[in-house]
Amino acid sequence: MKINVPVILSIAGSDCSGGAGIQADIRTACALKAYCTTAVTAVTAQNFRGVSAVEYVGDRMLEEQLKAVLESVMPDAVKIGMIPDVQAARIIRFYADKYNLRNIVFDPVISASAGGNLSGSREEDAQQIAGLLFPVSTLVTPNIPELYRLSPAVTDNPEVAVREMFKQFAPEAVLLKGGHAEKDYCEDILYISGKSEEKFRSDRIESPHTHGTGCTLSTAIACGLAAGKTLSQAVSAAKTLITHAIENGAKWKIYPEYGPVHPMEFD
Ligand code: PXL
Repeated sequence: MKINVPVILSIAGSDCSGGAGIQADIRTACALKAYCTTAVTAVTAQNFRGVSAVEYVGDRMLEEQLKAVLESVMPDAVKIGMIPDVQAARIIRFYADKYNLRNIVFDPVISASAGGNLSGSREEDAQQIAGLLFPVSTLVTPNIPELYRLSPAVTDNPEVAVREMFKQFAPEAVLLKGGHAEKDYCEDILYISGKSEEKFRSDRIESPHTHGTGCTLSTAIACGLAAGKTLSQAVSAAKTLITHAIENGAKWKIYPEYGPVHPMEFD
């Protein structure tokens, strides 16, 4: 008997330390029993001390990967992570349109949690990338610094920044991640088309093992959508997963200081 397995496509950077990027995406998809195809956007050299080198794979290689994957298997959902430059965003947008890709979850990565700039190093790049990819995204998952970088509004009010993002770039929904806020809980807010909002709160877990948090969360949401969950259900399940994954990261004896989250072995 054949099993119907949800398929996701991860378009993201490689993290050689194994904690974030495409490596985290594949691990998360496996934990959630989904199949993960990939298109690598960039290769990074990094460890728990920081990022030492980043190289875009190049337009032709990005395009060939997307072509090869999409000609053979249609994903039920797509996770987009690190975008090295505007041309990479143009290529991804072209294939999103051509194949009518749906359930796109875009984690607009700006810097590595280990330190080091990963994408959109110029302010206008971030805006252009948002202009290309947000309109085809079902969900965009910025944290507060990423929100301010990407929103066309010049403001220090997150509500205003989100509203302007909807107005200008029209993503279907925005999940504003509150992990960086200085509160004793961690609250993420899901805004759907600027109309409704839903809050997802969890206890704050103090841990140095948070490498790959954003990648793991966005991939878990993509896996939920691929399996037929609603946006709200997918975010809720992914939030539970990431909370356990941060807690469980401390159990992995891999890196002494700053380690990856551990998304397996929980239900
Ligand atoms: O978590 C953000 C992220 C995304 N993509 C790659 C990364 C990181 C953080 O380290 O290395 C490739």
